[in-house]
Amino acid sequence: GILIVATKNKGKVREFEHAFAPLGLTVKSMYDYPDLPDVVEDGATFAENAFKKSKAVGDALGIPVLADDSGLCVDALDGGPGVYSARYAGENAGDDENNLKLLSELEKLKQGEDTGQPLLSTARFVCTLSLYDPSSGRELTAEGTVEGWITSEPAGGGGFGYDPLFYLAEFEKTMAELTLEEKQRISHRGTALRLLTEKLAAADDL
Ligand code: ITT
Repeated sequence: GILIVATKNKGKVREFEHAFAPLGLTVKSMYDYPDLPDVVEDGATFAENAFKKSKAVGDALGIPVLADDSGLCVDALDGGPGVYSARYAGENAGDDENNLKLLSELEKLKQGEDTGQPLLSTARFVCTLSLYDPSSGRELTAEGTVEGWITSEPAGGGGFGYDPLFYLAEFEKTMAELTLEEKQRISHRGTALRLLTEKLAAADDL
């Protein structure tokens, strides 16, 4: 079977492919449906934005669609960039620019004081999944989080987005230094996916 995920984020696509391959599901992303209009993500919460994406694409295609809205919430930045994580350094900013912007915002807060300490703030990744079935109009959601620190010393070539700056004390590694399997086991997305699968199994239908 196939599973449509309403995303243009190649890092997410890789993680969903890895998660669903054992279930015999092939993941299709928005790269397989280039004619669908972009969804405007102007919701105030991850849950709102996830539903906007699953509903728009699900209604357009007439079959169930999964969407993921996620981001990084940094305590020293009062929870930012949060829902603005993808466009923190500007509308078309890439991962490198967003990572530089994050470090510069956190350096600013130190006000010249240099502690020599690479761990700049506690933070968490949040992932909200929305699975929407246009034939019933029903939606299932699940949220996952993972706690860590923002480090001024980026490391690792795995993952995507803010992963090189997200330090996990229990691994003494950044998220980008974990294998895909390890990330899936502990990540916000892995946790949300396991929860969604449980909810789906418990529901009679979607
Ligand atoms: P779609 O909306 O097309 O799915 P997007 O990249 O715009 O792609 P979001 O609006 O959900 O997705 O923004 C999430 C941003 O948060 C993403 O661009 C990353 O910068 C960051 N992010 C989310 N999950 C992450 C992860 O597992 N590792 C690192 N950064 C992550």
